[in-house]
Amino acid sequence: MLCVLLSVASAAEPSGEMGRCAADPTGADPAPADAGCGCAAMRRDALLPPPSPLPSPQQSAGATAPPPQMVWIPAGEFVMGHDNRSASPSTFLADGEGPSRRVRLPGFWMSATEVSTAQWAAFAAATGFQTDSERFGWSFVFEGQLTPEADAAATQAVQAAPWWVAVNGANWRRPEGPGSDALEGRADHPVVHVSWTDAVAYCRWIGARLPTEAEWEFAARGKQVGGAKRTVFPWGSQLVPGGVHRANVWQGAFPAANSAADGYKFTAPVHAFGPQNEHGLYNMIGNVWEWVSDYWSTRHSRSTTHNPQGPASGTERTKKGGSYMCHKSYCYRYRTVARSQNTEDTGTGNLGFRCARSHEPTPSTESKD
Ligand SMILES: [Ca+2]
Repeated sequence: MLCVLLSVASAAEPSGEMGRCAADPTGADPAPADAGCGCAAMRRDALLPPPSPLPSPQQSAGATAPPPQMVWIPAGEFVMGHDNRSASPSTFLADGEGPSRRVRLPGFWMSATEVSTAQWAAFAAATGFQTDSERFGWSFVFEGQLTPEADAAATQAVQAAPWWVAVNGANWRRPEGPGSDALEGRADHPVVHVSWTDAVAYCRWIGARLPTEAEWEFAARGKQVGGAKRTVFPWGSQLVPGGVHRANVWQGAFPAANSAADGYKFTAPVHAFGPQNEHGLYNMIGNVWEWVSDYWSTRHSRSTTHNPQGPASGTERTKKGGSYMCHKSYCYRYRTVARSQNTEDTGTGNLGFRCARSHEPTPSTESKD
């Protein structure tokens, strides 16, 4: 029997809680009160022994080639965040989308795609790295994706968002729990059930790092960021321009009806939909949320900053881009300026990442990954 998870947790049992995630009153579909959205702050309450040391970066010959599957984002200045609270009334204040502030960034490399399950599998095989979800023994799975085995064994759901189920055995390899296998038929989909700490370990292994929130938002904007020209999405201000889907989000009344009009009910391949902007970046918006390096804060200075790294400390980490579970009616967060957060050890079926890397490579300072 599935029971609703309250705030009580123990070290041995799957646990979690879901933060507020209000509906957008401008959305077309009604949303349950305090619906959550597949994007708010769930967390584990158990304690784990310290993880093993992070794997060392790969060492290989070659000095001048750019990192594979990364694109160069030239240095620039842009306006981060926004001031138009009427554009996102339910999230503007709650998520700290504003105020707008000018940010200058040096150039950097950005992964063209989210990290795929195949890429993660290579990392895990080479290093033996254990994700937090593997060490905890469970992770959060959307109820609509449970395997029969996982559904039968499920014991706890999240009170504020009962479509999130804590599933024993769910991890990057078995994203829907026992009986699922991400390497069968969808190895090119984004790896999920990876925590912030896991993502940092992978990026370090390829000689990279997580992008900062500023880098992520700057890259998502595309090349139209120099002036006042700003669009809601990386490709423009229409979600489905000319009837062509550009991102993997939810169509229908969440959580019961998902028409998958964009072609994907859940995750999509990391290269699906084609590049979302002129940089050649795929699925910045939609598909899975993406960890960035910054600690979470909803308070920002209007001052111009150079290469901001986020708060010096905090209890949660920031994520960007929204996921296949997002719909305007309850989670209008698939916008370049939108943001959300989770604790560092959280894993879910709609949360992944991509990596970034500083500096244009030169023969003397860069190595080929
Ligand atoms: Ca979809």
